[in-house]
Amino acid sequence: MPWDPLSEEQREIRDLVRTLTRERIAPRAAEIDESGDFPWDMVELLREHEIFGLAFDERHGGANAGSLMLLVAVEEISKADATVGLILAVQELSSLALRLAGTEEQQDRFLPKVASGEWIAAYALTEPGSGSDAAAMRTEARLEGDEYVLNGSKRFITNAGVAHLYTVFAKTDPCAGHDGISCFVVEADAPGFEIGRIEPKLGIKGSTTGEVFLNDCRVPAANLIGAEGDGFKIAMRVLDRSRPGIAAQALGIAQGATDYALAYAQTRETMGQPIVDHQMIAAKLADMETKCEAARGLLYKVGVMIDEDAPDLTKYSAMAKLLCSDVAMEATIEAVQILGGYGYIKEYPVERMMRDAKITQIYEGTNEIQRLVIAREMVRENRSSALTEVG
Ligand code: COS
Repeated sequence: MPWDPLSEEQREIRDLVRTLTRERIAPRAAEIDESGDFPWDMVELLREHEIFGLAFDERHGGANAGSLMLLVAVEEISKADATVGLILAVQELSSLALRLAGTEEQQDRFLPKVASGEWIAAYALTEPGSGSDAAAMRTEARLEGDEYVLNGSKRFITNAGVAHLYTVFAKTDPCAGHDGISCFVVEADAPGFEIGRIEPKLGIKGSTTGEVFLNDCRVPAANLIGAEGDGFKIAMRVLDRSRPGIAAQALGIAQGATDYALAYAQTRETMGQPIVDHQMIAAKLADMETKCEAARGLLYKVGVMIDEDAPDLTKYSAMAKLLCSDVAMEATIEAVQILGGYGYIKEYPVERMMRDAKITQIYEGTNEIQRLVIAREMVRENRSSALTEVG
């Protein structure tokens, strides 16, 4: 049994998720990719086994099992199906603003439905003209009586059209830059809330990615999360805690591809021996395994940091997202190579894994943004070199 930092109870939950993944999720993975339909049966499975509530407080119907546990669950599921892993990760992303900055009344109103999975949630930050530069958003919200009226559009929104609750960012003061952004809960049936095009994509095909239009969309003033102007910082604090979820999805894909390639290499023979006995194949597998394990070390450390409310989370969260997603891309490309021609056809899962891996280097902040965040934090640390004089 490999070493890990999990408690006995956490291992039991991991075993349950592993069993569900092997018996119920893996058999659906190719179909979900092929049809591109949102897998409501998988949502039902996660609901039934109370997986959505793993990291939520007991007060909101959760298991209070912590962020590390959630990351492990996303990783395990994503070994077989990155779309289903994403559904779990995005439920976390989309409820974090409420959990970090919502009032008790707001939390009690919304979180139990999200923790149980009765409601699917979405996070609407990105716009057609503002992705990496989140503060450049143009969606506006103005207070009219006891309602906010939102106007604008959002793009690349995961769970668009299937979510019941959207965490939406909009400018309440368009002249105030970062400090003019506010955060709202918008329910899918709010007047003026519309879903636009659902994008056809390279991978994670069962997950919806779509446009959201806010045309004089009215929400109760009580749906403002935090104070007016708190939105940008809330968005960043959320991403510090949600990027590890994407890292976990990426690591799951990487390990899933590595495990599949290993099993294949042990049975496939060329030149009179299993290809795993050819040194060039063995070296690829050894590198894939080593990179997965290194990525896991960083990811689990970040899980513990979130659970312990550690400072400098920003840097470590960005590092975990960067490393795990780059490892996912490298490992899946190598897995396809190890399977050769079989790696390139749909009968085998590694081409799907390679397509699914790509998005993990892009969403929740491109890896270029992660590098920028990491380097900024390094400069802020103001540390000294072991060599006393530099330059
Ligand atoms: N936690 C808390 N506060 C934060 C923060 C964090 N992680 N990061 C920044 N802030 C604060 C800063 O301290 C600053 O506060 P003051 O104005 O009080 O000094 C304010 O927010 C503005 O920060 P900064 O100047 O760093 O903002 P930038 O516009 O330069 O943007 C990046 C920073 C690029 C990091 C941000 O826009 C980003 O993360 N972009 C990617 C967005 C993304 O991931 N989108 C994916 C889609 S959402 S799933």
